[in-house]
Amino acid sequence: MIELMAAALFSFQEPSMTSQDERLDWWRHERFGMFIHWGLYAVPAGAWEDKGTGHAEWIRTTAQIPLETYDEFIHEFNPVKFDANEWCAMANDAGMGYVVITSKHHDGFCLFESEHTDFDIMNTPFKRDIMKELAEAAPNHDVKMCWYHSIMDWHHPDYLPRRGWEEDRSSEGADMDRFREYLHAQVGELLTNYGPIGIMWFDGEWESTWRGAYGSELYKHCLSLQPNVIVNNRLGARGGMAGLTGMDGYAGGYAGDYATPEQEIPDAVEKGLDWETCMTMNDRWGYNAVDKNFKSTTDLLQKLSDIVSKNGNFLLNVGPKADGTFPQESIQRLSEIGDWMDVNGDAIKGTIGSPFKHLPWGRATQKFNGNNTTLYLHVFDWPEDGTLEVSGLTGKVKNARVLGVGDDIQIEEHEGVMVLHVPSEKPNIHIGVVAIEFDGKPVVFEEPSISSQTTTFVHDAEVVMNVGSPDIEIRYAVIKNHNTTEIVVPTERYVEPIVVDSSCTVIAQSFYNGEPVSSVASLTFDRVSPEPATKVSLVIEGTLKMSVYDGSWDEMPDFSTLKPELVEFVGAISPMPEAELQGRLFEGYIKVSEDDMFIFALTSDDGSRLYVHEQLVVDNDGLHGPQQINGSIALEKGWHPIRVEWFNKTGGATLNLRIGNLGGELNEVEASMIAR
Ligand code: FHN
Repeated sequence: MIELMAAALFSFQEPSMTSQDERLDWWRHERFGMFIHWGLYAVPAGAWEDKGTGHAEWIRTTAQIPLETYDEFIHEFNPVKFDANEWCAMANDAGMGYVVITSKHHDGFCLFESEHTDFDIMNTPFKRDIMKELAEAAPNHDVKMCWYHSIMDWHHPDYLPRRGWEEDRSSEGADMDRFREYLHAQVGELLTNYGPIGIMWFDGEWESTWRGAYGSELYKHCLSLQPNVIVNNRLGARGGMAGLTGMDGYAGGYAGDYATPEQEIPDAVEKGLDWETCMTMNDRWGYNAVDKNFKSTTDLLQKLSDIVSKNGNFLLNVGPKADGTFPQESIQRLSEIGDWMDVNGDAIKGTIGSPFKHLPWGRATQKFNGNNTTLYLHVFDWPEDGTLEVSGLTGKVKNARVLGVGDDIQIEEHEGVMVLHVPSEKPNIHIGVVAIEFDGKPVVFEEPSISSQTTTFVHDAEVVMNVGSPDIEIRYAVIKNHNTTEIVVPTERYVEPIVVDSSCTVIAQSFYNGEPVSSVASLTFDRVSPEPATKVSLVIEGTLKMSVYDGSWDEMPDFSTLKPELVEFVGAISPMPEAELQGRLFEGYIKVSEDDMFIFALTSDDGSRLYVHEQLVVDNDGLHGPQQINGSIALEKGWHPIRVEWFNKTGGATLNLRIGNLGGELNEVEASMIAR
């Protein structure tokens, strides 16, 4: 019966999704949201018996509290001071456009009324559906209601694995298929009973019993219930705390609508990637009575500015107390952030990232309105002499002003430097914002980027040059003699990607109104001879030798020192699902059909390495979620010796190798291409 039910539950229609851009539009505009971690763990507030006071939402695990003891908190959770309108008002007043609250964290306790469990808010003295009250209040305060929902569940009898320290809690009869039905059913309640929901923010996806394929199922389930809902990337492996799973997914898996770096802000993010950093105000997500290490309001605002200048969103956390109130330190910071946003919110809401690669004194964002552009300069270090210099900026300035301060400011330009004469007094203690209105777009003088799939090739390589401002002209030159000492001036106008077919150095420079306005970028290319094919006779095509090793590693072991548990011949480079505490070594040959530079894409969870002719072509070692790393090598038509090493500690097991010609598609390594 269960199988039939499971099949029925998971055999949904492909959802009629609105496009991802349509679904993400409001979220990209808002840029700033409130995260709320709240549940039974607020009762102990981080302290437990002789286990110290440093715990928080993980306390059942970090303090090793037995299930039946932890369940007793349900009789103490009575947040009589909870006021949904007050919470939503604080979020809105702080300039936050959405609220993501833990409907269920890893402890399994549900803050909402669920017909699928008694471990919910209705069985506490409070007996009110928190999600219902928040969902009703949110629209009245212009915030989107969003649910955080943990896959990992330390309470449900069917969830596996048990906690390592729970020796006396049997996993007898536990059934993850049945748990996934429970998970789908509760997500159904959350997306059916509470009106339009902005985001399903999943978490707890990293354990061994969860698969990317389950994430795909749940993603489609969410969209089949609410076609406009956004789903983060934590239904599949997020690529660790960096959270920057490539949005094209990974071999055999799921990626979601946006990436979720946690407690960190990426240095740089690939163009077009949607992402959101989630961060605590102090050191913990859930309430901890003694954690007073709160970040300053200035620090939090400068993090917001940094994130938005990189086209990201900021999800800032509050851990409410068991009585239903926010910690005073959080209330104070939200209020101060709101005061700043009241004056400077235009520099955050509805903006896109900076046109500059770097600004020494702060950040920048920009907003397009028709043919005009507003450039917002977020000045962390305000010039005491009232002279703010912006190197490499020009354009048709209509006006400029300091947000929150009266009159327009004067601007001069000297040799590519825009000098803004601002009041010597910083307009607020956090970040002073200067808004410059341009007719058209600002023109930023920056060195062009020169890029190519690889800088070595057998036949030729395509070279792409790019610069942020459309008003900048790129001029380039191709220097064939690497060692020339003559001064070469880039004179060729860049219109579209160029092709180089001999060893050379490409140089490029930005020009504006016919004048050079940047330093000269350069990239050197080498035409190489392909690795000679190996003369092999009597190869057995279609299979590789696979050796399987048992062991627990944090990085790739030296398989030559180990004895395999199993040796067999296989037609594909892949692990068995659920292969944990295991290493695999694939040895044999790969055949390529022509001389060329070949790109290899190696995806694995956990670590992997690819050797061709004993050269390390891809190093994807380490403990991580499914992660793809590419490498390249020039190969002659014919057979070449390859070796693929892989290990998985615990959690999802992924291994996938794809190959493609330089500039071509990446395709699975087919059996017809391998031999031993
Ligand atoms: O384990 C959780 C943690 O408690 C918290 O919820 C964070 C917030 O994103 N997510 C997980 C850790 O990555």
